[in-house]
Amino acid sequence: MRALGSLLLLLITLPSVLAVKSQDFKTCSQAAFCRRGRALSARAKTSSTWRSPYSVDPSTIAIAPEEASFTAGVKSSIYPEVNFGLDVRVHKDGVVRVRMDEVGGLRKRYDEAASWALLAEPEISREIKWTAGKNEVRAVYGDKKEFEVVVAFSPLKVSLLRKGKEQVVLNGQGLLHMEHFRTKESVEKTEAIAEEGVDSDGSQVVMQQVNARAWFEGETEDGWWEETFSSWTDSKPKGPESLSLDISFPNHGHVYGIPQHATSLSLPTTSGESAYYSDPFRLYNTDVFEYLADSPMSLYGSIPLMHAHSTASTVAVFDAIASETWIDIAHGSPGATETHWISESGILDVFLIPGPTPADVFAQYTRLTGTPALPAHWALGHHQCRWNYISSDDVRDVQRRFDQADIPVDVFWLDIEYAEEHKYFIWDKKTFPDPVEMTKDVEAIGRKMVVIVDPHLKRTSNYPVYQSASDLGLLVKQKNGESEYEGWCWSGGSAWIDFFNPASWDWWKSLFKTEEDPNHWTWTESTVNTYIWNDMNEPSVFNGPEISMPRDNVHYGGWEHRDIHNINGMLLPNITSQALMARTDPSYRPFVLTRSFYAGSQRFGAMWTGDNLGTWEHMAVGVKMVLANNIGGFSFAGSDVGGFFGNPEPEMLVRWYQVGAFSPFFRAHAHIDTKRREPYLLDEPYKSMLRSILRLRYSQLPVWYTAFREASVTGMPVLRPHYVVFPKDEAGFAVDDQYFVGSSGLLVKPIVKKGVKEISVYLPEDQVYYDYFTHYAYHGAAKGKNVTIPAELYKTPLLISGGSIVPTRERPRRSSPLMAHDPFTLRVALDKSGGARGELYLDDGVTYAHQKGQFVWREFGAQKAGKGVRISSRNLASQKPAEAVDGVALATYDNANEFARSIAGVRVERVVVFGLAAKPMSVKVQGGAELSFEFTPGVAAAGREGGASVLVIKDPSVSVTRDWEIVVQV
Ligand code: NBV
Repeated sequence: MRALGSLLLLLITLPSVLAVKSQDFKTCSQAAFCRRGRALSARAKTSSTWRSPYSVDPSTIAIAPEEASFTAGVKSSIYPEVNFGLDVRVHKDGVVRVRMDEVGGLRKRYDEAASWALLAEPEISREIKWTAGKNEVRAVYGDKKEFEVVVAFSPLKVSLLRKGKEQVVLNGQGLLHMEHFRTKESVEKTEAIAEEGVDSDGSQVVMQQVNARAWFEGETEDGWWEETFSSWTDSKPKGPESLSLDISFPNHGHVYGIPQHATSLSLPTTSGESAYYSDPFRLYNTDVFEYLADSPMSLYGSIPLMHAHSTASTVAVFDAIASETWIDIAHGSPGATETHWISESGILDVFLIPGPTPADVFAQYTRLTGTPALPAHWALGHHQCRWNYISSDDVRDVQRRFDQADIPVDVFWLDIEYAEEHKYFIWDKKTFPDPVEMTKDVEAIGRKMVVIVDPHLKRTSNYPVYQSASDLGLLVKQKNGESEYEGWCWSGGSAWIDFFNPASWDWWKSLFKTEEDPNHWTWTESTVNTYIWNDMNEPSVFNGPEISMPRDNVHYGGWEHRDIHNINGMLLPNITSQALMARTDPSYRPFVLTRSFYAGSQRFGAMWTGDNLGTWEHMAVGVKMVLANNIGGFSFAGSDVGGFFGNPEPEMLVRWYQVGAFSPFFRAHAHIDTKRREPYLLDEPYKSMLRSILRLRYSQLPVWYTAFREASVTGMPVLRPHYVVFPKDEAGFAVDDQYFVGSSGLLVKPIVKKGVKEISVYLPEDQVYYDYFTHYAYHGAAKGKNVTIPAELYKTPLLISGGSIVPTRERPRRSSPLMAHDPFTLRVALDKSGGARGELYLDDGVTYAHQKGQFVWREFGAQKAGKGVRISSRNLASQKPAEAVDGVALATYDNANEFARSIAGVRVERVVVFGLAAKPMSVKVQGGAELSFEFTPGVAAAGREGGASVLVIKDPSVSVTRDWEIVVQV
């Protein structure tokens, strides 16, 4: 109770926490550099003679044949005395990296964003030949020499072309502007000379310069040296240093990505005549209280990756910048998209990702920033969270009630109230007297605990974590660069660890050790099954500007907070996941949930969409946000099931669990003021509905795990919107309320509205789609077609596309580790021509033994044989001897590896075939006896809508690890 008491006290002393509304966050017109960027664009648009002042100085061109990079000096005619350096290089996979920085300036711009985002320094192609002409430099590359990168000199313009068509163009609109470093005094002097018209040497030049500046930068020094928002003043010691860049996609009508925003997947316009939003999309990690469900406002995380798509190709840009960034989007002409990126600081470091298919773009982007880590298998189960389970007995009681109700759950979570005075790691012993015993009770059937650890440290000497961080000088500093910064958060006056300081890494990792260490404090009151939730890492600071840190705070290396803000949040889960891995030898796969994120965060764990509201609008936009995160390379994503704020009515809760069951990360969570709503508390029929949704999720864990495995190897997202799966089907480009799960062929359309009984689903191809539950067959059309399917409350609209084989495990269990030896069911959904295929990936689910070849990877196939079908299983690894997965050459893969042997007894217990032409005469395992089966005739094989025929083959007793063939003779 005392913890709750102190919470209330905190809320009373911090009224702003509850009063935060969108007006507490800047619009573009309240951020000086954004205003300047937009004003530049407005001047460009109203001037018929606008021309970018930036140009390459041809005398400085250097082409390094060995390195295949091209460098040159760049000048701006507005500031001829300032020098910029341009560097363009082509990576081995065709990605083009363009960097530009001020050279020899008064200061250095922040240039380390890429080093945090990138997995490794990309390999540069050594085969590229740059050819220099009078007005440009160009390089042609690609297997068929279909790509071309052209750097035009005057004005500077960088274009990526494919088959002669422009894919991405930088500075085509002439909005490039890197504000060089200057001092207030020097600017004042220049202006005084100009104003006074002093006729001394050079005064005319100065006049011209001032006029030119007015033409290009505007007449006022808008917010150059200081800026005030609400009651905060940003001191801006470095003066103006923003970066403006236009990026156009002249042949692409849809753009996607740049999470995190609560908006549609195909991004709406923000500029131009009929712009949907009046403000640009903002990327500035913030803790927005009760965020809007349809807005370009920034949220907790930022991934500056944008896809551009047309029927001809998919391309992308990744802008490795860590400072606040605003992005305007317009469609100047149909089928073209112009974007304008305005950042507060940092160098220009943009990656042009050539595609041309969505799969190529995902491979190219994740080669840069990493694929999503393969999660522990249990992490794909159902997570039960609440702010807060208030005591260890409460946790035990919740677990008991789940078990009594026979509802599966894998993970119980503890929010901030477990911690004494919100000193994370330190249990409040009045309510949690026995944390290790409690965790062991939860571990009994393989379940896990996740405990919150926020980045703010209570500034008190009786908190060993704070004290040692302070002693070691690991905390973020105030603008003077010396004193510890103090802000307010849950723990009252708090300090923040500066993870940019490398000395903090080992220190942080050491805290998570479960054994005692004579040299420092360790978390002995945790076990190796305690996993971590990182919240508030934007960072959220209750009494800071925009609920975050002052931008003039100072981090390691002297960088201001403004320079690194958007990557700041990613460092905590990065180091925490390493800490969890370091707890044991060999390591277990870590699990860390983060609220704040950046490009590359997918390597460290899962994210969720923060404090959503318990409304249908939030449920609906949550689906789109999770899809956008999947586009951004960060597949392991989900929204709070039930909605964080509010008390959802049973119908809404049921629909929300259905959304959760089809999200990569599936966690129920609720605010401290909400009524308890654990599934076992619901009345019938809702309780049974939740149980069956959860069982459905558990039965499909093989599908999710296989999809995650694919994502971890290829970068293909776990959730796939239509444009990714059917890139040539224009009618699907804006569809964002239904999606495919991995390569499984499952197409889901979660219901996100009240009172729905049926729903229209878009079928993108001339193919049969079967209702997962009723086997009813629907037929799409070559140009796409909408069909209406039943969607009563107990039912999630879920289809299997013809041509897919879906492996499931259908024994109801209380937690996923209990399923490790359960048999499989295969749903074989025959396509129009009677064939199908599917994949299944299995490993021990917790260690890294799979990286040493300890896994099972099967391909299931169905081939038409006369009127019947042959259904087979084969080892997929041996089909791909040339490939290497996680460093293991598949050629050396041993199908009889130890893991495979450990599950050799796991069998396929049922095969269900949809759409067979007629009743079989015989069903046999090749070389074996007749199998028993049931057949229900249907209409699908005749290509008509209606109940499909269903053949259920009972217990073929074939092992999931072996090759086999089932012959169905008709
Ligand atoms: O730790 C308390 C909450 C947490 O439950 C929620 O999931 C986070 O997004 N946290 C935010 C802090 C306060 C929210 C009002």
